[in-house]
Amino acid sequence: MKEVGVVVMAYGTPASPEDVEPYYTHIRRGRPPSPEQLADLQRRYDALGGTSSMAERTTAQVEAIVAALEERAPGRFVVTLGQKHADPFVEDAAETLAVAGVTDVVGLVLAPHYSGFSVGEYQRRLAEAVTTHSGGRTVGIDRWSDAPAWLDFTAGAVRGALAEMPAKTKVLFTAHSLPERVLVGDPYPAELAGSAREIARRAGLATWAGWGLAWQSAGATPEPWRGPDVLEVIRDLAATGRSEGVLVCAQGFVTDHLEVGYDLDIEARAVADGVGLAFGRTRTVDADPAVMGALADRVVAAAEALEVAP
Ligand code: FEC
Repeated sequence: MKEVGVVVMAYGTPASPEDVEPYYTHIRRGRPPSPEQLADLQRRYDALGGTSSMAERTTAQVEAIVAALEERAPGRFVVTLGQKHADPFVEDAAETLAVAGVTDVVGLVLAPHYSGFSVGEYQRRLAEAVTTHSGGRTVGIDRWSDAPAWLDFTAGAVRGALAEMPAKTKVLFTAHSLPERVLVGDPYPAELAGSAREIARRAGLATWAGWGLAWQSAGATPEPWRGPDVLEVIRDLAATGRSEGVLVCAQGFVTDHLEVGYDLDIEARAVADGVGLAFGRTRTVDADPAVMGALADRVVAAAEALEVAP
């Protein structure tokens, strides 16, 4: 049977403190940050010890997907990592597969929900690079926030964390904010609301009053970004006087990187402390074998679709 390439795609992180500037420049599509912007980002990485742990965590996720695919179809898949903003880039992964003679490619993004601006960009870059390097075919897995294994994992994480929190704790499901401009006609907000509702149901959070939605990590640009921001929601929650704690479930993220380790564990916790609310944060999925297995199942199904395609 013909080998199928799999490009597992992740955001990428600077490998060392010296790499923060080129990384930030890449995120800004080639425009270098101002000295103030760079210093602010360096300060956030410094708070985590210089770099985030995302690189090792992404590697562990890729290894778990490789193992799950080997179990399901030994020798069939050639898996490689391709990142949005750090080496190896999505384009490098496409080239690696082309050099290995693999022309059918499945793209899997390590982000559960689809937005044209985030997952769509990974998939577009991959399809273009595969065309350039081998002229082969690409099929993208655009979303997996409906995977029962992920919904169950996240519901279990919510239940486990709630057991350590005061009785009157509100659960806030968060994801990365995006500019309003790119959300026109985009499914991202509705997918996030849908998975939050389903996780809440599986976790047994009875009423809307027990949970809500918020956005995080919006960019500091003049254009409007989708809100309400999680920091604002925490302050408002305290102002109601009806809550003793807040538990943040960062459902849009799959690992403990800067946006979780800094924006939630340091920044949001400080705001909660300041307004007298207990703060908790659910664990992220990382390389959980059941969830990585579910992703492998999606890859196998996508490869079958490639096979039957003309
Ligand atoms: O731990 C790490 O080193 C990497 C953390 C990291 C992840 C991540 C995920 C997402 N982002 C998304 C959207 C945007 C948009 C902009 C933007 C900017 C940054 C900056 C840093 C950064 N992001 Fe990120 N993001 C991570 C890190 N992100 C650093 C630049 C400085 C700052 O604003 O903090 C604005 C620029 C642009 O227009 O592109 C928009 C989305 C995700 C979740 C999906 C995914 O993981 O791909 C959406 C992890």
